[in-house]
Amino acid sequence: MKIAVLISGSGSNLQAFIDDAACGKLSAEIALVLSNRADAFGLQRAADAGIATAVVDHKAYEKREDFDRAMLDALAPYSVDLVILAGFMRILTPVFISTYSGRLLNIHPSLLPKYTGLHTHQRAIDAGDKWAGATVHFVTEELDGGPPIVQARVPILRDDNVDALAARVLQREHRIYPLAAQWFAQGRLRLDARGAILDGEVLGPGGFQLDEPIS
Ligand code: NHR
Ligand code: GAR
Repeated sequence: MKIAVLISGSGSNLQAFIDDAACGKLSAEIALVLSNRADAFGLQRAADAGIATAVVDHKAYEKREDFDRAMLDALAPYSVDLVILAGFMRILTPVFISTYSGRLLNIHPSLLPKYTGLHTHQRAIDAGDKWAGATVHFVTEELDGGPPIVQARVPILRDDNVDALAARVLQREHRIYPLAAQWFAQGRLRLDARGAILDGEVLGPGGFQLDEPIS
C-alpha cells in the first residue's frame, strides 16, 4: 500500500507512520509528504527518512478549489492508495474530497462528535470535561463530520493546560492513527453508505474505542 501524508506543521504523527512503517507494524510505503507550508518541520522528518516531499502553498491560490487542484496534481504521479491528513490545517473542498473519497483519513484532537473545528483542547478544559482525546475518521465534505474509525481518551487533570493536554493526547494519536492505516492496508476497513466498516461491522459513534494504559 502506498500512502501520502498531508501536513502543515510539526509532523509528529507523520513520524509515527515513518517509525511504524520502518519496523513493519504498518505494511505501507510513505510515497509522498505534502505540506501547504514550506517551513513545516515535518518536511525535515520526511527528508531524513528519504521520503519525497512537495510544498503547495495555499497563499499562491485565489480560490480553495485551485489550491485543491494543485495538490491533486502534486499527488497524481504517486498513485497512492490512501491519503492521510496529519495536522493538516486547510479545509478541503469537494474537488479534493471526491477524488480520494473512501481513502482519505484525518486525525482530530477531540472525542468526536464533541468539539469539531479548532482549539479543541482549550474548549474541553474550559467546559470542565474530565476526558479529552483524539479520533481518526474518514474525511467527508462535512468538516470533522465523517464516520469515526478509532478513538482514544486521556484524562484532563486538575490545573491542566493546553500544552500539557495536547502532549498527552498526541501520545495516543501516535498509536491509533497508524493502527487505522494498518486496518486499511489489511483490507479490514472501508467506508460505505452506512459508515465506517471494520471487519464487516458498522462502527458506532466515536468508532472503535482503544483504551489501554499509557505504557
Ligand atoms: N476538509 C474537509 N472537507 N472535511 C474535513 O473533515 C476536514 C477537512 C480539512 C481538514 C482537519 C480538521 C481538524 O482535524 C480537516 C478535516 C482545519 C480547519 C480550519 O478551520 C478546521 C478543521 C480541520 C483543519 N482551517 C482554516 C481554513 O480556513 C485555516 C486555519 C489555519 O490555517 O491555521 O482552512 O481539526
Ligand atoms: C495533532 O494533535 C492533530 O490531531 C491536530 O494537530 C496536531 C498535529 O500534530 N490536528 C488538527 O488540529 C487539524 N486541524 P503533528 O503535526 O505533530 O502531527
